[in-house]
Amino acid sequence: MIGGIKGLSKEELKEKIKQDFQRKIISLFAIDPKEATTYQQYLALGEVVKEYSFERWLQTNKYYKQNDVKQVYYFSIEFLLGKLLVNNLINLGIRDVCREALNELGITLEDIEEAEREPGLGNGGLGRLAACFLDSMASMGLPGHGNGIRYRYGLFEQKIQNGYQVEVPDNWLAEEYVWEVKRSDRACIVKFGGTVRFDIVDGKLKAFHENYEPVWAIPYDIPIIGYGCNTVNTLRLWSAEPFENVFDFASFSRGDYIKAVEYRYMVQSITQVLYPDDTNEQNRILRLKQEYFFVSAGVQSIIRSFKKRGKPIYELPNYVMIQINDTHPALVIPELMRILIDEEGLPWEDAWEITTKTVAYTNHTIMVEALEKWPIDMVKNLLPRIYTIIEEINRRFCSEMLEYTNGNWQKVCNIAIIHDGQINMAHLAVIGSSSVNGVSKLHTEILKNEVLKCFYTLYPEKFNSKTNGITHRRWLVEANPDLARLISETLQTDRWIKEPMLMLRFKDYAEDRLTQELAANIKFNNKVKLAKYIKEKYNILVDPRSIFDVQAKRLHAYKRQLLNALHILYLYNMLKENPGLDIYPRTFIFAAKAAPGYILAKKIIKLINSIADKVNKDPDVKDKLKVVFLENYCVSLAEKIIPAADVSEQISTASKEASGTGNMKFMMNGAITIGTLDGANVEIKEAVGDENIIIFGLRAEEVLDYYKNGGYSAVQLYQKDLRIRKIIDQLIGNFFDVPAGEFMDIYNHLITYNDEYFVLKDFDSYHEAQMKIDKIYRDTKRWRKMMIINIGASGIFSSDNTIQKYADEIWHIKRVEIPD
Ligand code: NBG
Repeated sequence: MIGGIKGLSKEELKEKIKQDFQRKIISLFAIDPKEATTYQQYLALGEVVKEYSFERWLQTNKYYKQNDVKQVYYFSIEFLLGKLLVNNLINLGIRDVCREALNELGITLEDIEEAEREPGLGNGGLGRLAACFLDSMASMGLPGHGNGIRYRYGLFEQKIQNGYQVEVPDNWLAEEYVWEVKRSDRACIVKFGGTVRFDIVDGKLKAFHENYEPVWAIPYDIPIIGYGCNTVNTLRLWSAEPFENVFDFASFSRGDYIKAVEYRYMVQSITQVLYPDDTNEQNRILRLKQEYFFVSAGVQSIIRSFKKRGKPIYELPNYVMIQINDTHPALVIPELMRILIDEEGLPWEDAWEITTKTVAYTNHTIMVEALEKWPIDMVKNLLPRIYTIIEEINRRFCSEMLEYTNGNWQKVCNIAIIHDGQINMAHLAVIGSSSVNGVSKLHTEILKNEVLKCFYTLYPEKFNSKTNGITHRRWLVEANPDLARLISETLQTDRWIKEPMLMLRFKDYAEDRLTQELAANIKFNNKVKLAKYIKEKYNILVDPRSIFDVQAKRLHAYKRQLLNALHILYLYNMLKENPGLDIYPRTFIFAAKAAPGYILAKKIIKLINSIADKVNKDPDVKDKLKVVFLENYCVSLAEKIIPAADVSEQISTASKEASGTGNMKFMMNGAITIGTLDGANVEIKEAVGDENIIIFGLRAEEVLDYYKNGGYSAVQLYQKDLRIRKIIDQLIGNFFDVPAGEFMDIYNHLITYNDEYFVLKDFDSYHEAQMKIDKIYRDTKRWRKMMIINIGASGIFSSDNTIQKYADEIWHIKRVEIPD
């Protein structure tokens, strides 16, 4: 192993990096370091950097063990890490010296960085949040680890062909993944199928799970390196592998070749692919298998390491917290019950007390189609023992509630875990945990007053709000190094990287001419870089002096990319009618993946590209409008786009976006938000002040009121508003060069089905908001002032602050300093 890097002078470190790097190339590939390809250089440097973290990693784990530190485990079915090389270099504090070392070898760090392939083990906000949390926990010296799935294929790669989205499998493990360490010695067995038999043993009822199919869960650990401290926490991702000696199990007829192959296939399928839909649960048995697989393995490994401490099992909640990221890991509750009862021999009541104290639940959406429900039979067949436990939790809860409601069956049914042939995972999560939190103030209010109202009445003390955050180390220090440098120079310290609230002091320079100019130059240079990328990749020329107006996020009807697209069409119509119209030149940039089965979303992509075709080719437009759709939105693309944005589109239907985190990334990089009062936009407005954000549209109360009382008519708007009528007619007429009826689904969604997301209703106020942007942007001083205020105020949205609240109010864990 390569030795540590502690206590070396800069020069010594530089020499060491050069030597280690070159030796690594030789030991990995047996080639002359000068002949290595960029990818080989990446692998070698990655290995070296990983090994630099090993000493601290070991030290951290030792410290946690020896000092009986309470630890939190963040269970998430997604971790969207992004590339790790530069992030790790920054957090180890060796980015600059490493760059110099490589320069001396004639290599540029940026080239190596490009060669890294990012693991797309998440869909969007939920998975990226989990990754930001890991960075914050490690950087703050908090003992917190991740637990998830090592998908063989991550989120699909998106290609745009003839304006349509095409999905290509993401074979990210084709080459080895540098940042992981396989820990076969820590494997666990997860059991599927089979039967449950109850028997009396020593006068106690005991459950026996028999005839099951065993699956190996193999952990791959990734070191999560804290910034400016010695903490290295662990992200443990589980991979499913078949049992080689499976024929020793009674359930298998000896030598049945077909069955053996089927079994191997079944096992491998468990961790084969990430489900590419973040808002629609489809009751797929494989998804249920994935959920139980990583939950069971994770809980088993936690209990195993807890027991090594020699503490009584009753003490578990004093040393372990499990945070479940949405309901996907909610089976933690019955799984922990199973282990405590079946394996530790605890009585039900004790097991229940320990479980509820150990588990805490975060809700991430109120979209009904995303709330998980599993058919009883599916759970019963796949997880027979777990099912009996859920049934018992439900039985006890319902009988308590029956008493509480004086026998009101209807009420009890509404809050039961099992109802109508299905298991409601959100109900299980609320009932089985000590804390339930939403991810922004507004979202938590909606949970308390609408979606989980009954539970809020029952357990008001469980409910709390934790507004999301983003790690400023990735989204500013790494993605926008020039801006980070400007902040450090202005504040004359880089302590804000450790203490992000210091960033607020940057606001004091909002009217300082020099700071304004420097910030504007940095933005301009970032725009030039993005323009270059767009030119190289798509052969589209965009002018960096135009306003870069960006909407980058998953494609979903509620996020209303359609509102943005239709508005561009309207601007285009205006320009056609009056080519001399004074519109400040704008480049509209979109980036979005649609779930492969989400037809409407895919049509919206096609529409955006069709509008782009029309607009970009029309000489009448005279470069006043440009529309670009960037394919394959992912963390590394976000890192290119966001630093170059002037305007951040956060235009979801109010009440629908639980929080949003892209909104925070954009403001942190000096983009001005045009948005609805939805999710965390509300808090962004509080943070920057009304004059530094452009708000429009229906409010959440109004939207909810429409849902309850009706009164919205899209047809009426179509009939009354000529602007709207024209664009809708263009949609279904022959305005676009597309097959007849191509956009009929969009038309039906908007008009026939009276669009539940109120695109047309908000059209007018969106247009006004856009005109405000047009006007303010021309006032250079005012715009720059707004930029600086947004950048400074974004310190509030560092995930360090979010995590501090989780640590204080839910987890009750403290920062620890890992000694040298
Ligand atoms: C998403 C919400 C976002 C939120 C992230 C992270 C799901 C289920 N929910 O608004 O839509 O920012 O979670 O909390 O992916």
